[in-house]
Amino acid sequence: AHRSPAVIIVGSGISGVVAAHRLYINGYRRLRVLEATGRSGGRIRSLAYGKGFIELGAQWIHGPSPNNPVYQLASQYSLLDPEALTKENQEEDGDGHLPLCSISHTNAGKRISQALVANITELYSAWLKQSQNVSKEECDPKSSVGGFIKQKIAEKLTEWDTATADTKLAFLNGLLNHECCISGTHSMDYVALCPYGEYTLLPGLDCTFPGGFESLVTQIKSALPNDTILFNKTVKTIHWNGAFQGSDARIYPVQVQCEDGDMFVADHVIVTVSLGFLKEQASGFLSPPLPVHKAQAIQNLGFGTINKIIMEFKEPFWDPDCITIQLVWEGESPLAQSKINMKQDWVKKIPGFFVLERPEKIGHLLCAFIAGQESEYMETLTDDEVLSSMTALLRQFTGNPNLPPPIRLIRTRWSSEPYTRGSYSHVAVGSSGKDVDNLAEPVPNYGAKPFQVLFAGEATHRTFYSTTHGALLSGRREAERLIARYQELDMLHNKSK
Ligand code: 6YU
Repeated sequence: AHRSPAVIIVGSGISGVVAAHRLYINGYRRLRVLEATGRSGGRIRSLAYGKGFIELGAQWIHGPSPNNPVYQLASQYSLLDPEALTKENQEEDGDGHLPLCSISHTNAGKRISQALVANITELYSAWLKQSQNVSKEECDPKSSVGGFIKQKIAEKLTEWDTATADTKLAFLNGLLNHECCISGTHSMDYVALCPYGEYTLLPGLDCTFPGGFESLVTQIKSALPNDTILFNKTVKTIHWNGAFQGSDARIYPVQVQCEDGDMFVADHVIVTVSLGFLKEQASGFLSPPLPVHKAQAIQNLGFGTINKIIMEFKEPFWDPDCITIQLVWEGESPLAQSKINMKQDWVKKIPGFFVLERPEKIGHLLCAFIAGQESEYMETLTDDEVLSSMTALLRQFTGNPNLPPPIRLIRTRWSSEPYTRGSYSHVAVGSSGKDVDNLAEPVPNYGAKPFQVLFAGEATHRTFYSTTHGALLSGRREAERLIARYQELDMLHNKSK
């Protein structure tokens, strides 16, 4: 009897699908996944494009090496290119940043010398490493990664000659804008310095899925019976610590109420919705509301926006050997507080472009990332407005006023997605890794009916937050928590017989 608890999983992103899979293969059969949208995958979202795919959400396996569960599964399911499976690739230490074999253009249409690029990139990487290694004892909890790096820049500035100082500052400004995209934040001044080193980088050269990142979710899901996931089923309120009668006349502690009026009773609910959604719902999503330390974790942790602007060009105008094109705005500096005119200046937040792989399948595509408030502003513009801004930007940077505009543009709007409300989490100034653990803690955590509501999702993983592998591990963790609990109950039950 202990083996048949009713478990509801809210959300069919990778953490939810993995939790369902883990429970299912352990014999749990009373499973339901309730998903608000019409698809699985959540922030993993691949779009068929030409003869291949483009990624609107997660793009790379960060650190594809044996200890990365996304990599493990993807190789097991044969979803990766053979190069991604080589030993050299798995051992490469990319420090979490893609190799910047890059060309850097300024807004005056000039190229920046490779020597300057190499020199500043090296300095910046060293500072970033230092920011990950500050000693916790000496660290002021109010300090930020942005503040730390800016202090290093200010110290170094005194050594630079006036002829190159401005270009170096402008280049560093672009690197910090790029860092905002990696951390999913408006500014690195929002990212807490003391816990920054807790985020763990895995070795391996970041790689992509030739059949789309979503192929991984499809594979995991395929082991589940077809009716396990209910789509277009938005959960409105989770009532817990109650006594709700099921159609089998049993009394359950939890009842899940959907927007469309449907009700489901359960012994346990695993909540995998994004931190952005939880922040927006504040207290309404759970009844009774969450204990203070959990509500505070939701409030304190950071959840920002990054978006992609993907453009197809008839002909590539870039060097085919380069993976990235960096944009450098002369006159911008991380040390200056410039007041921005959003309409005119939002594009200045774009640090550059990635040249998308497999052009023989998808055509000649560039992908820009943009973080923060400028990214959210971009979401309010029409496709035509974004296209004309991007065309003007590229003409300015290449110095070619006749550069043909992209033939197609696709951009994401992660902040406007009602069931995501941003991109991914970071440990913000004013919060710490303890908040991540608090968010992950089930309620109640003790007593006769523990673990009524459990929490998974990328933001609940202390060392791999913001990633697909963090999300995957969090789903497994919560499934395992229930499996261990029922094994214990079975043992007690058998002993007493
Ligand atoms: C990665 C990468 N990547 C780019 C962009 C984004 C993200 N990530 P989900 O939201 O997926 O699922 C929840 C479901 O719940 C969802 O389906 C909802 O519809 C549903 N739901 C919500 N409310 C509901 C309700 N009320 N009722 C019912 N259902 C409801 N990760 O590994 N590689 O390249 C990128 C990138 C644009 C938006 C990414 C990347 C993040 C992952 O996509 C994300 O973590 C997981 O997919 C989340 O899965 P989940 O199940 O938790 O939630 C040093 C240092 C520091 C920091 N970070 C460095 C790492 C950088 C991360 N890199 C990102 C880069 C890109 C390009």
